Amino acid sequence: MVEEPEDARMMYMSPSLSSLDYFMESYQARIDQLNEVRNKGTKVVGTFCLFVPDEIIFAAGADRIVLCGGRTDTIPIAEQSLPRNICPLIKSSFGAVVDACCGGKLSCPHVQLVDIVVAEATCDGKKKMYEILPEYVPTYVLDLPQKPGSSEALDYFRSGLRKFGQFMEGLTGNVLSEDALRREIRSSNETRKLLHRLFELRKQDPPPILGSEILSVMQKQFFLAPNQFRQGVSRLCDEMEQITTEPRSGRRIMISGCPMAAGNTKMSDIIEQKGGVIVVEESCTGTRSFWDLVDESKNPWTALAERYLEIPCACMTPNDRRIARIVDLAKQYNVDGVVYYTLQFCHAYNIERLRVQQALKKEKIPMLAIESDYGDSDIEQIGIRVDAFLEMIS
Ligand code: BJ8
Repeated sequence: MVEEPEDARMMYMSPSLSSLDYFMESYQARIDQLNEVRNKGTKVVGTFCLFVPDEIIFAAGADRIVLCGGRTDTIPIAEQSLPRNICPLIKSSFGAVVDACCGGKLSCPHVQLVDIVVAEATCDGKKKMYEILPEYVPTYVLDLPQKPGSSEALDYFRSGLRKFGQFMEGLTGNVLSEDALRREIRSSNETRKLLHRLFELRKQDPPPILGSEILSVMQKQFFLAPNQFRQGVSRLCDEMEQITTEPRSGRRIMISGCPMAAGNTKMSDIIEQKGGVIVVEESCTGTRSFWDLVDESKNPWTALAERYLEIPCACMTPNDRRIARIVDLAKQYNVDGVVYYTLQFCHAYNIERLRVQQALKKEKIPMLAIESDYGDSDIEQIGIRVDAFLEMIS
C-alpha cells in the first residue's frame, strides 16, 4: 500500500473524466474481436517492443497485440528457467508465455490470442529469452543495428524490414502491397498525431488528467485495435478540452526511463499519492511510442526504417537523441523535476542514467533516480525518497 501524504502536498485529483470508461469497457470487446478474427483465419502477432513496426503487420492483413508483462505473479514461473537477476519485464513476459502454454491460469488471456511472436534484437536479456521462447510459441526475431546513426544501419534495417514483410506474407498468405503499407503508415501517423494532441493538453497547469490515468490509456495503445484506440483518445481529448482547471501548487514531474507495462503502475501511483503532478513520461509507455511520425512522402520502406531507427531507446548506442529529447521535454512541459525510473537489472537504462543526470544538471533540472522491481517491498522506501524530492524542489 502507498502511504497517504502527511503534509500540505495533497494528492492531485484531476477532474473526473467519463471518457476514460471507454478504455475499460473496450477491453473485453477487443478480446472477443481477436477471437473472432482468428476463427476466420486472421493471424495475430504478439510483440514485445516498439521497434517492431505495426504498419508492416497490419499491411500484411494480420492483427497485433503487445505482450510486455508488468505483473508479478508470472515471475516465479520464469525464474524456474531464467536467472533471477534479470529485469522483471523480461521475467514477467516470459512467465506469462510459459504459464499460458502449459495450461496455467495466471496469465492474462493475451498470450493465448497470438499465433506467433515477433521479437526484436534489443537488450541482452530479451535476446537470450527469445532463444528459449520458440519452445513455447513460434518466434520470429527482427534484427536491429545497434548504432542507428550510420548510413549502413539504415540500409541494413530497411532490408531487415523487407525480409520481415516477406515473412508476414508467408504467414498470412496475403500480398503486402506498397499501397497497404502507405495506408497503414497514414493510420499509425493519425494515432501519433492524436497522442500529440492528448499530451499537448498536459502542458496546462495543472493538467486536466492524472499521470496514472494517462498511463492506463497508453498501455491500451498496445492492446486495442488502432481505430478503437483512436476513438477513445479522440473522445478523451474532446472532454479534456472542455475542462478549466484551477491553478495549484503541486510540483510538475516528468518520469523518464523504462516502460511501465500493463500491471505496473507503481511509480506513477507513488508520485501522485505523494502530491507530485506527473505531466509527461519519456518512456515507451509515453512519448517514445508516438513522438516521431513516419514521413509519408518517401518510399514507405525507407521512411519506416528511418523513423523506427530514431526511437531513442537505451539499447542503442550512442543515444544522444534520447538525452536531447529528455531536456527538450523537460523544458516544453515546464517540469520542476525528473524521476528517472528504471527496472532492476536493466543495464541499458541504468547506465544511461549518468548521462541523463549530467544533461539535466546543466539545465539546473533536479533528478531523482529510482530503480525498482514489480514487488511491493520497496514502496514505502520509494515513497520516502519521492517525498523528500518533492520537498526539495518545492
Ligand atoms: S524500445 S525500452 S520496449 S527495448 S527494461 S527488457 S531494455 S532490461 S523494454 Fe524496451 Fe523496446 Fe527499448 Fe522500449 Fe531490456 Fe531494460 Fe528490461 Fe527493457
